[in-house]
Amino acid sequence: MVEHPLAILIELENAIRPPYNHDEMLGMLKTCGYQLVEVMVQKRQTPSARFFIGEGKLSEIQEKTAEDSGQYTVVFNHNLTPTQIHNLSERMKVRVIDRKFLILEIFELHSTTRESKLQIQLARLQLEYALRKSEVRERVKGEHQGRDFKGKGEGIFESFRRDFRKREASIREELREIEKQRGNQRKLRVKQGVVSIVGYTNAGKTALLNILTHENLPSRDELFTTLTTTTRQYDYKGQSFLVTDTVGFIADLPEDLLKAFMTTLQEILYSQGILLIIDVSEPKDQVIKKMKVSQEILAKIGAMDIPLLNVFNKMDLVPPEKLQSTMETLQNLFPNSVFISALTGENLKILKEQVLSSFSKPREMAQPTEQSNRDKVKMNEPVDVSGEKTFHVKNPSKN
Ligand SMILES: Nc1nc2c(ncn2[C@@H]2O[C@H](COP(=O)(O)OP(=O)(O)OP(=O)(O)O)[C@@H](O)[C@H]2O)c(=O)[nH]1
Ligand SMILES: [Mg+2]
Repeated sequence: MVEHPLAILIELENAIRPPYNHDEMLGMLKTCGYQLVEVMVQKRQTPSARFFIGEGKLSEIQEKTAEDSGQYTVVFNHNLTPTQIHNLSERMKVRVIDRKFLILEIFELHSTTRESKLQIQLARLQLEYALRKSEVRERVKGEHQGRDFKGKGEGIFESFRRDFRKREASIREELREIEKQRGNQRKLRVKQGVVSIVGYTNAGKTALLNILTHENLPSRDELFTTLTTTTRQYDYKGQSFLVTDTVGFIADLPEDLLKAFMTTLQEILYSQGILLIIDVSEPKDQVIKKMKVSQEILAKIGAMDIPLLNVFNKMDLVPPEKLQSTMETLQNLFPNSVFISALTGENLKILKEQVLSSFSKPREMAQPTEQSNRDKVKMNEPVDVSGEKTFHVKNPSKN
């Protein structure tokens, strides 16, 4: 990745879906160490099926990168199809990545545990597989124009496919082992009562865990600093909880990447309470969008029945004259909310009282079935987006 430090960012205006978040993309490029040299905006109602962008923009990029194409990475603030990525890099002779590959780079950069490294390897393997498949298809199509190329294409692809399946199976096997060990630790934790800190990436989840449990885990102004769950003991007024920090959420996360982290995220299902952290210092539309993304991901995991408290963090960054009205608006939209600063400790006592009154009562949970959660999230199967739980939670306490 760092072999290609110069980035040209491409954004499509009027893109139908998903709408890009420019600032978030700048944050991602910075996190990955890219030096942004140019932002090119393509005005187009719908993306081109072959190249995503039009001929004019293609030539413009080619002109820019012609002198030293090896130095550049062209980054799309969208998710492209494997064929589009292949066509673009063939045509422009530069490295081309889209939003999901950039997120993957951040994951690779920040992963520290064996489990997160394996999960990321699995996601990369799948994305590279799709890319390679379309590359072979396009190449064979070019060589055999107008003729039936199916048989030949499959021949070229077969050994790659075999290799892919072998590597996939071996990663999955190792992940299953890790998960077995985690299952044993989890049984002990569930008895004590777990409160999970969840929410959009960079919202301040780790900062909250740190201040609650006097920890010093990495908390930085970067996306996806945390890629693994960490649990620490937290005591308040004679009551002990275990507080778990989790992997952050992001908008428009492709299913491949979501699936890679599904088992880690599904740890949330074992909690008796959820603290949903939202950065309140951002513009209101962003606050609401990130809240919606977080709720959608919690629904995908199947965690909507777990008692939840909305924690609007970074209140110290809201200008004092706006604070009251911001709080009132958000309280009306999202009842059951607390406003805090994990940095200054403001309102922390209110949060602690709320945790005590809302989450003290243990939820009665059934144990997951023998089949592990990861087994249910097969790589080529769609993730269940119906919000159904992967295991049954009996009589969740609703207080
Ligand atoms: N001003 C201010 N900054 C905060 C507050 N809480 C967290 N931050 C800062 O926000 C940034 C992100 O905090 P993290 O704790 O890493 O956020 P996170 O949700 O764990 O992020 P990921 O692990 O990357 O998903 C860091 O620079 C923190 O110092 C707060 O209440 N006020
Ligand atoms: Mg974190």
